[in-house]
Amino acid sequence: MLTLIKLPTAWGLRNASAFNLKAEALLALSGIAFEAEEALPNKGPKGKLPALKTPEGVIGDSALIHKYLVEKHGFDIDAALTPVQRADALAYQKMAEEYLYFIALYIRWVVEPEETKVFFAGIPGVLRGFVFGRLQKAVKRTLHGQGLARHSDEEIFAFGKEVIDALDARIGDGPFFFGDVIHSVDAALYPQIVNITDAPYHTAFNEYARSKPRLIAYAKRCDAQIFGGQTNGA
Ligand SMILES: N[C@@H](CCC(=O)N[C@@H](CS)C(=O)NCC(=O)O)C(=O)O
Repeated sequence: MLTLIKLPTAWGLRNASAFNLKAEALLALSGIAFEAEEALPNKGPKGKLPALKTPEGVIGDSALIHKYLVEKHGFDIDAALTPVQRADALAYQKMAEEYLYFIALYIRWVVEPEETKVFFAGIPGVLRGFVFGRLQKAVKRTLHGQGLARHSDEEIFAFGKEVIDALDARIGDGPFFFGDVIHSVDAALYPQIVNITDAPYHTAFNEYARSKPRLIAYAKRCDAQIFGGQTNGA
């Protein structure tokens, strides 16, 4: 049996972490039976989650989990895509995962860190502040190294709005990224969208994303198609 190791959720969301939701969505789409276990990122083999326990070992990283499902279990909902469609999907996916994600991360840890503390509720009182502070410092260092945190909030939100506009324009009324049929790119994109629209952050950027009815409808459609309307399921 496969076991998905994922972050504890919060705020009544199915999964409060974009990459964890992506892995859960890919597993659900694959139809392969799996169990879920909640943990903090240090339990992942690379210090991040999601991770997947398999008979061959523990795999860290949602992209490698996807690759494992394709190679070991024959899961390939993208089989019919052309090379140009694959290139298109990869570009949008990476824009969301390697750019938009960091804007959401900046908001979580730098702009509105109080909301983020909910993830540490399981840690005893004395330790909680210490662990949170240490992680916040590490995230700030990462965001400075990556370059994003060198900009003002207004500049960062403007970068984010460009991505939201691009996703809104590209997906339109969908229903999915490539029309009528769901693909892995949808399982990767919609978690990055709900990460911004459904988590309780209040910046002008989050509000801007929430003002996009087509994107909101797309995310809801993906979730319903993948999880069949189950609420907060594992
Ligand atoms: N590229 C990784 C990203 C995973 C990731 O960033 N996970 C976050 C939670 S959404 C995490 O574990 N962060 C903890 C840390 O960076 O220390 C993937 O696709 O799985």
